[in-house]
Amino acid sequence: NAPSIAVVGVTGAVGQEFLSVLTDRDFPYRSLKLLASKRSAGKTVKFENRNYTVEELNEESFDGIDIALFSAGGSISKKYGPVAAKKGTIVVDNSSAFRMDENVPLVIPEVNPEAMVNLKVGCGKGGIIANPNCSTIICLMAVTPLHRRAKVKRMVVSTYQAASGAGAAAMEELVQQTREVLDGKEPTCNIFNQQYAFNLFSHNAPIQPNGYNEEEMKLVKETRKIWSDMGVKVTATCIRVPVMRAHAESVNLQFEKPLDEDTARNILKNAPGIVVVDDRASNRFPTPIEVSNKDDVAVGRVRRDVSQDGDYGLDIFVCGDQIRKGAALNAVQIAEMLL
Ligand code: A2P
Ligand code: 11C
Repeated sequence: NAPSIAVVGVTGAVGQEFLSVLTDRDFPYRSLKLLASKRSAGKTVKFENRNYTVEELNEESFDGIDIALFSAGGSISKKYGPVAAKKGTIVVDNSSAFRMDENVPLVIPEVNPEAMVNLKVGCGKGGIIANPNCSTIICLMAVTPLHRRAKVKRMVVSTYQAASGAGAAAMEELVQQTREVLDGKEPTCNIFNQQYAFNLFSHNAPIQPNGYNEEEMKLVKETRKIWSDMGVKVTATCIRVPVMRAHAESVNLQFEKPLDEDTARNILKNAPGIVVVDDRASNRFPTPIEVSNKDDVAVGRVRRDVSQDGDYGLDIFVCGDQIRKGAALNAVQIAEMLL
């Protein structure tokens, strides 16, 4: 019996992608409810040859819903996630609201599917499963296969993050600012408080007392939870770059066991959801443009870290579509595991 599904935040960048991914993966459903704010209520959305009317999210929205895919921001998740779960709905939440809750699984299906035990559609109870932050998903998709072989001791991540991570309005702002700058006008700064086009800046997430921003600390804390390894050392610097929808990350790794670069490349070639783009002869490596709208995470620049002894250190460069594997695809894969 196919599940009844609700999409919360359907008018947003990730919400729209939920619909594309459901179609692309031929996800079975017996009914679909599209939810957003009051602003969007009444709008028509065409999906799989049917017209749906967007409804305003409220406490009754989840009656009879088996699976709800949430991407309407943390405060909406905090308010309505538990309401839905109480009604027997299994919530797959793309926000950061519940990721660190010890009763909520934080799942990348290729990495830690075992964290999902107990939750299934039809099991008679609702619940919440969290989708990790996009930078964490994209990083761990590439690093976990290496970690399984040689155990990561320390990981240093530097990100180059796209506009999409800040939502549809940020993507529009990048386009608008680019036009304005080319026309010699002052760029309009509504979403970010500084010029974005032809610039880059430290990630807009709030800075914490330790000097890291929240996005950086998500990489630290979520990696530990997903790997169930409280001892792994992670540090990160997160930067927003004027790219539309795919994040890039430079990752430096230190291992407990030796792992040479050829073995690492072979492990990555055989890893699910990964494509290796590592053509030194023609200087072709992963780019955000080439992974945009794609499911796979691309990895390249696989090389021994010359600053470390022997084969205990590697550098890699990773790119992944932020809206797809970084958000909607990962959530729909989680939903598939619930069936
Ligand atoms: P709306 O378009 O009606 O404002 P993005 O992450 O791309 O910015 O998208 C945010 C999503 O969250 C949109 O679908 C937006 O709907 C939705 N949203 C924002 N506030 C609410 C709310 N109060 N109730 C339900 N959905 C909301
Ligand atoms: C970004 N990762 O690229 C952020 C946005 O915890 O889900 C998503 C924040 C989150 O800006």
